[in-house]
Amino acid sequence: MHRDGPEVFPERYTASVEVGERALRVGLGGPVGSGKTATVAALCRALRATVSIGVVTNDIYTREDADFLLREAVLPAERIVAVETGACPHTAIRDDISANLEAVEELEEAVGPLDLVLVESGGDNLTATFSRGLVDAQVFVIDVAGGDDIPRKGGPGVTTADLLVVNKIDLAPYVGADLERMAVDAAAQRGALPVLFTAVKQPGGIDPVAAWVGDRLAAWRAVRT
Ligand SMILES: Nc1nc2c(ncn2[C@@H]2O[C@H](COP(=O)(O)OP(=O)(O)O)[C@@H](O)[C@H]2O)c(=O)[nH]1
Ligand SMILES: [Mg+2]
Repeated sequence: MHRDGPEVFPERYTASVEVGERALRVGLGGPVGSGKTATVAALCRALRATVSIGVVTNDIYTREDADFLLREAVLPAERIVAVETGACPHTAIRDDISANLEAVEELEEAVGPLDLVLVESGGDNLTATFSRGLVDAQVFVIDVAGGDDIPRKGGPGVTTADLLVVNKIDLAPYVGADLERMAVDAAAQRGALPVLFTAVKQPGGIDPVAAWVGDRLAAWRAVRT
């Protein structure tokens, strides 16, 4: 395999498969209720006709996110796997990633080959980020109703995620969120890293996020050749 691909995919540990020879893994993190599951559902609907997708969800004690995705029938049931993380959801995506790695690899073995695996974090706070050993790219989802000062306050998700999604802009007028200020604050924290303002539950709301994932997939496939 090529080892001189784009810098965006640094060397990393994976249990059994080489980078580029497996599905692109994209992590979705962010506070509870920001719209991570809604984003996963909308991405599946937008991309499933052209991209072979699997989903791994992380909940603390339940499998609620997976059950929601199953009820919504965004993918065939065998493509959706739930990891119950126990006490600390951020630990399962950042420190002891073995349960998630296993879930991703078993999913790929069971239904693969896949193009894309979406891993949703059981979000608990603003600091939860994914290990680079688990995902190749991470999306951090916040929403305008969670407070328009979140981009200014920063934190590793806001500052370092490969993509920051500011969701629920349809609610901005109701909660008095200042989107312009959020954009300025996010740019100050993130420099050149992209930020998308959207409402993933609105018609077409997922499109910019789906386009970003599509670009990452194209880059991933280029490494794979
Ligand atoms: N108004 C509005 N509600 C949304 C949007 N996206 C998600 N929601 C709602 O926000 C709540 C939490 O969404 P969910 O995806 O479960 O959040 P998660 O905890 O981050 O996975 C649900 O009631 C969603 O229907 C959006 O773009 N606009
Ligand atoms: Mg969720």
